[in-house]
Amino acid sequence: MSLKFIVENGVGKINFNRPDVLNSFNKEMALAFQKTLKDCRDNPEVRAIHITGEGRAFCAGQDLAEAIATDGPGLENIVRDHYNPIIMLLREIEKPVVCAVNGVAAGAGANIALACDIIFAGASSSFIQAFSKIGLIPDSGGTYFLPRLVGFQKATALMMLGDKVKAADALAMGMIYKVCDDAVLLQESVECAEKLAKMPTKGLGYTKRALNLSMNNNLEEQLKVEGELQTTSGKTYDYNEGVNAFLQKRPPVFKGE
Ligand code: T3D
Repeated sequence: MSLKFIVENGVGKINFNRPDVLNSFNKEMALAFQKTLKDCRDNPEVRAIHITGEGRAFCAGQDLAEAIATDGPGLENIVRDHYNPIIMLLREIEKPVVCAVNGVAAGAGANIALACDIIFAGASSSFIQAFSKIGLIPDSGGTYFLPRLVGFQKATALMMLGDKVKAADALAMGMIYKVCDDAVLLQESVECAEKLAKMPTKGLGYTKRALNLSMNNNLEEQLKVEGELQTTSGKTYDYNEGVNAFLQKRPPVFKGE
């Protein structure tokens, strides 16, 4: 099985599971990941998603043996049919996606991490835009997310040079949310996902939608989006619960509705 998946405490927990090849993606793993993300999207019991890798790596990107195999899926199909749907799902699922980078994240593996909502990284982990070293261009949304996260100049250099960026440097340049000791990475990132799973899921989903739209909107368009989504949020069960709990001085019990 190229992926491990369980639902626990409201969190869909996905582990890449090809540790012998540093969890690099072959067709089977890419399609299994897409299916599991869709299951998470459609299952109301899943109110947050947590993604990490088995073994010593998060993900080393495309399985290069498959990429050059004469009977393999072929480069243009790999990008179109494997990675592009994964990145769209990660951004379009209106539930928080937490990622725990537990070792190297290279190529598409790095950019899948960057498409997640909240990125934790182990202190010994690293991020590599490995594409330039083999004559490819960054895919899986890398040219979209990285310049927006760290700035155009830094993104250009990282993508052209293929530097190995240590977790602490990734944090300093705004690429990720938090660095944890390796020993507590899983515990801290899962705790974060489980906390998010108890929060107002619809409100978090609309927040994600607004952030997605902010990538391309001007201020006027974005203010309109905020107004519309705030009105929609105000009609949710969880908004009513949140306000009543505050006024009654009790902890809220959100249902994700
Ligand atoms: O069709 C297309 O290709 C389009 C799609 C492109 C998307 C992409 O992601 S392109 C970028 C692909 N990824 C890479 O170029 C990274 C390749 N890997 C590495 O550079 C290094 O493995 C790392 C820097 C990630 C880690 O280095 P290190 O020294 O810690 O580990 P290692 O010894 O290189 O790797 C351990 C094993 O995993 C090794 O196998 P072995 O010798 O024990 O049998 C190695 O071959 C295997 N492995 C690592 N990455 C890949 C891989 N096998 C297949 N594909 C990989 N990407």
